[in-house]
Amino acid sequence: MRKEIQEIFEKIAIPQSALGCNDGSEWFANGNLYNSYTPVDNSLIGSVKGGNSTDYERCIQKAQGAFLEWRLVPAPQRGEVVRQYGNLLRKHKDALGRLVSWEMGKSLQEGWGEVQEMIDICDFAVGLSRQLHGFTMHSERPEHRMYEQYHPLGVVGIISAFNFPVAVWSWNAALALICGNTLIWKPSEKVPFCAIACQILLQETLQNFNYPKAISTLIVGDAAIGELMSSDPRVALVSATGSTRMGKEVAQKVAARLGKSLLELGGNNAIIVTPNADIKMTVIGTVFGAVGTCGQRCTSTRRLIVHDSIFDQVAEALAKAYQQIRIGNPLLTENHVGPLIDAQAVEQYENTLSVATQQGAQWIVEGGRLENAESPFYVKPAIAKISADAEIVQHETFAPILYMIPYSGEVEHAIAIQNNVPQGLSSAIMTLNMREAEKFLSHAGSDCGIANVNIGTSGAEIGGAFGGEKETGGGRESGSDSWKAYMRRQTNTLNYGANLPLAQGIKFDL
Ligand code: UN1
Repeated sequence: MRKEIQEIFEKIAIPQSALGCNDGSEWFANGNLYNSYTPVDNSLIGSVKGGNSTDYERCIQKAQGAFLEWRLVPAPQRGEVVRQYGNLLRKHKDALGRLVSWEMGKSLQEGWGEVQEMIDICDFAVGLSRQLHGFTMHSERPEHRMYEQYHPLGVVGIISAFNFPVAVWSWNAALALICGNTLIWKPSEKVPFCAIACQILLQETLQNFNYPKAISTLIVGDAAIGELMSSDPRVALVSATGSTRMGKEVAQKVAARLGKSLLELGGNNAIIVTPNADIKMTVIGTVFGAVGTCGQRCTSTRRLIVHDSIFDQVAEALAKAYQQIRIGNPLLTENHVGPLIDAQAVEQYENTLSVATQQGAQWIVEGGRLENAESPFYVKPAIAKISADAEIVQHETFAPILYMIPYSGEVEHAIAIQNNVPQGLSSAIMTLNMREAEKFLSHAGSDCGIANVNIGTSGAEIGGAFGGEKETGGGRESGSDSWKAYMRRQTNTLNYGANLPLAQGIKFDL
């Protein structure tokens, strides 16, 4: 292991040969062994033993037990735990960011960004811990009071993806915890050390408190663990981030027991570029959206829908910008783009390049593997001109491939193209014309959960609700009132009079 990575492991006290289950106090594991290789240079980071069904049982029972105590802790005091966790993350931002970059392969800037996102959601959750409010409404009956309150759900199951190995868990964890829930986390088995690091830091935080340690439990494992969680009525909410294929499996299992799920699945995000766009801003927004995280964000820009009158101009500007992109070791801050996560991702990337070609793609910027790279997982970001009717544009490929689709006429045509895919996560329009912008944002505009003007599709702030419609799954995580998904609502009607009148004026005299 490289010296700088060794130092991170020492700083956070991560064992190189680790057990992947934790109940807040102890580490254990009796399941499969996962070797974590960094896509940066394909070297072995270490091995993690995952959990089996017995380990799952231990985690869930501990989390259930902890819930009985944790729900009694006043919410602002629960917020204090999250506040101190956020402070510890500040202390370890550099190390954790480097670990994310090393194990997942995203640029160090983005690795640090992920940890910043964790810190931000902790701050947000701390404030929220004093604002878990419900409405009061007027009763139709005299001397009655009617109001609603929010109570914790129980155990919240979190299934997270490889591409945001720490931030997306923290969105769920910080909110679920201040809401009074306890956690069981199944991270992607592709990035187990990032999860172990987060759990270690949370354990360290809990040393300062006398609360049950099992408010957060961890189980490294594959789809079998996700299945146990989805089918288990003891898991009140399953919050899953990942592919639409995975989300459909989770949703069906959870629905079969009438449980709650919160899904944040695939995107197929587009930027519309009208003749009124600022081309310079368009280029910056598009390049970061399309090549950031090597195209492996659920919010990555996959489609650029450009008016035919400016198509060549935009294509030329983008091709020029793509020449400036430095691909290479993501830990070197001069590089913009790191590797894809693994061989399977490279195969999917290459497969999509050839299918797109078969379907008429004209390559503006050619793709392919990067030669003489540190590992076989570095690829070149590509841009293709392709028709809106090509079948391939309906699919999300987790790789830096940008489809440029021409449109003609009014902005409505571009909006129709943008909406004509099964996914509905993020979208954007580049225009300085307020009519076009407002049309895009209107009820007849973008059908996505996120719709931006003069900003790209990725890089949302934590303060807004995050998620999307259609095959993206409909869930909302992170900011705004997303916390409500982590609580159950109770309506209370209270009679302080001496009579018992019935609602709807019903007479029932004895
Ligand atoms: C994801 O890819 O699952 O908006 C999350 C963004 C990030 C989160 C992405 N803040 O791009």
